[in-house]
Amino acid sequence: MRTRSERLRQMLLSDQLEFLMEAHNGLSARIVREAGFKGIWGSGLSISAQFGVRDNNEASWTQVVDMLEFMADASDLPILLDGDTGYGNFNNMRRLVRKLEQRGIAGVCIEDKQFPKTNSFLNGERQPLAEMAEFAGKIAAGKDTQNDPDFCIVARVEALIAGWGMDEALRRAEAYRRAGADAILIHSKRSVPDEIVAFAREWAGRAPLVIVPTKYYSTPTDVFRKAGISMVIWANHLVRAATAAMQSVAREIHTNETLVNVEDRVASVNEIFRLQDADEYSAAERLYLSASEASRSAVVLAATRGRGLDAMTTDRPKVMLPIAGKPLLRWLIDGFKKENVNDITVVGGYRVDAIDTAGIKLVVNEHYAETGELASLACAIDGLEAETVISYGDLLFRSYVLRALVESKADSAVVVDSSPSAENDRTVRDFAYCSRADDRGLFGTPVLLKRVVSAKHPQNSESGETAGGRWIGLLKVSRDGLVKLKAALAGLRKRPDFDALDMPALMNALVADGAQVEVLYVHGHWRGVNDLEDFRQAVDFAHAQTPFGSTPGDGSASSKVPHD
Ligand code: SPV
Ligand code: MG
Repeated sequence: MRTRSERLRQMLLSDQLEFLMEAHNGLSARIVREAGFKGIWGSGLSISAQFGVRDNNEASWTQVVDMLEFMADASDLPILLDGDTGYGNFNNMRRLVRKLEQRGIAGVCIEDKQFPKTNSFLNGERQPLAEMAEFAGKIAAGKDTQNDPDFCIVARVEALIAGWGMDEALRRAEAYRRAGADAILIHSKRSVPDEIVAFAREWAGRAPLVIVPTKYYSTPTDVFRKAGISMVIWANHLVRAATAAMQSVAREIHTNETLVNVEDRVASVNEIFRLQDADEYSAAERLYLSASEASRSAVVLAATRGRGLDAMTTDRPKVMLPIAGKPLLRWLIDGFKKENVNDITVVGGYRVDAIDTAGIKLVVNEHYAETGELASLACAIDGLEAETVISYGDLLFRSYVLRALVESKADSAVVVDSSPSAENDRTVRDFAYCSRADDRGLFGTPVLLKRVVSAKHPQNSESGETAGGRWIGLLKVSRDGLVKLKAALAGLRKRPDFDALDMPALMNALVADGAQVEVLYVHGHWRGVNDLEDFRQAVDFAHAQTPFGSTPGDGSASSKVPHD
C-alpha cells in the first residue's frame, strides 16, 4: 500500500473532489476510517475541545502531537494536521515537521495568523494576520525540513476571514505557492460560497484548493466540484456529534437515575471492544503468553439434578447446594480463580435459573434430561481455545489437586485417586486403568491413562490388571490437547448413542486416537457429592478447608477461603 503522505498528495492532485473528515482522538480516527473516508483532518478546534480547552493554543503542540500518535495508531488513513500557525516562527515549524514525519502524519496545514491563534469564527475580522513574507518563510522552512518528498504542507489564507479582501487573499496565496506550499486552503466564514467560488475562478488551478464549508454548509457539494476545488474538509462534525450525544445521555441519566432509557441508544460495550480491536489482543495472547500467564478456561458440567439428593434439589441443581455456607459451585469457582482459571463456562440444565452466574458464563443443555455429560460438554466447548480444565460440578478438592493439574505440561492430564478407600465407595465410579500403579514416589516416571471404566467395582481384566484408582472428575487439556479433544468429541458425535455418553467415553476416545493422557495420582483430599452421605462428608470436608476464624459464605470471606 502506498504511504500515507503519498495518498494525501494523491488526493490533493486527483481530478476528483476528495474529502477529509475530522477526528480528534484514536476512537474517532478509527470511526472515520470505518465510515469509508480516505483521509483525516486533525482539527485544532476539535482536539482542543476534546481536551476541554480553547482553540487558542492552550494545549501545547506536543500534547497535540501525542494525540496524533494515537490517531495514527488507530487508523491507517493519511492525517492532515491542522497545525494552526505552526506554533511559533520558522524554527518551531521545522521541528513540528520533523516530529510529524516521525509519527507518520501525512501533512500539516498552517494558517497566516499570529501565535497564539484564535479560531477563525471568533471575531475573525479583528484577528491580526501574519506578515506575508514571514509566513512564506515558515512554509519554505517546513518544505526544506521534510525528509519524505510526499509530506504535504497546506497554506491557509485567512485574508477573507480577516476582511482584507479578495486581492490580498490572491496575493498571499500566490506568495505561499511560490514558497513551496503544496495546496492552498482558502477559508471563508460567510454562509454562502460566493467568496470561495470567486477565489477559485481567479486562482485558476495554480495549485490544489482546499475548503472548509463549516459556515456555508448548505451549499450543494456539486458547487465545489464545478468550482474546481480539490478537497473539502468536514472540520468539526464528530466532536459536535459526540457532544450532542453525551449531553443528551448525561442529562437523561442524571434526571432519571437509571440506565434503562439509554442502554439501547448508546453503543454497546462490545462495540467499544471491537473498535479497540480487543480480538487482536486475545489472538496475540494465545500466540505470545506462556500457558501459565495466559488466562485458562474451565468447563463445569452442572446440568443434572443429582440422583439421591431429590429432597434437597426441588428448587435448585445439585451444584447450588450450600456446603459450609456457600454453594458447591462457588467452592469450585473460587478454587479455579486461585489458579488463574478465569474463563469459566458452567453448563446448566436442571433448574438452571437457580445457578448463581457471578463470574461465570452460563450455557444451557436444554436436553439435559435425555442426554449425558458429553452432550453438555458439547454445549460449551466450541468457543474455547485456551488451556481448559473440564470438571464435574459436584467436586470439592484441596487446592494442590487443581494446581498440580494446571501445572502439568502434558497435552492432557487427569486426576486419579489411588487411595484404597476409593475402591470401597458405595456408588458407581469411574475406574482408571493406568500404565503404572501409584508408587507414591515424588519423582516417578510419567503414568499414562489406558482407559476409564464406569462400574460399581474395579474389574480385573483378563491380564489381571487392576485399576490404578478412581478418576475424580478433573481433566485438563492444553491448547493442543484441546484440539485433539474437540476432534475426539466430533468423532463420538457421529455415534447414534452419543446422547448417552459420559466423560469416560471421551477420555477413552482420546487414548484410542493416540493421545498421551497423563495420570496425576492423589491420595484422597477430594469429595464428590452423589448422595446424602457424600453431602454430609462434603460439609465436613469443606469445614476443614476453611481458615480459622473466617465464616465462608459471608461474601467478604468467600474469596479468601483457601482449600488447603
Ligand atoms: C479547525 O477545524 O480547527 C479549523 C477549521 O481550523 S475551522 O474551525 O472551521 O476554522
Ligand atoms: Mg483550526
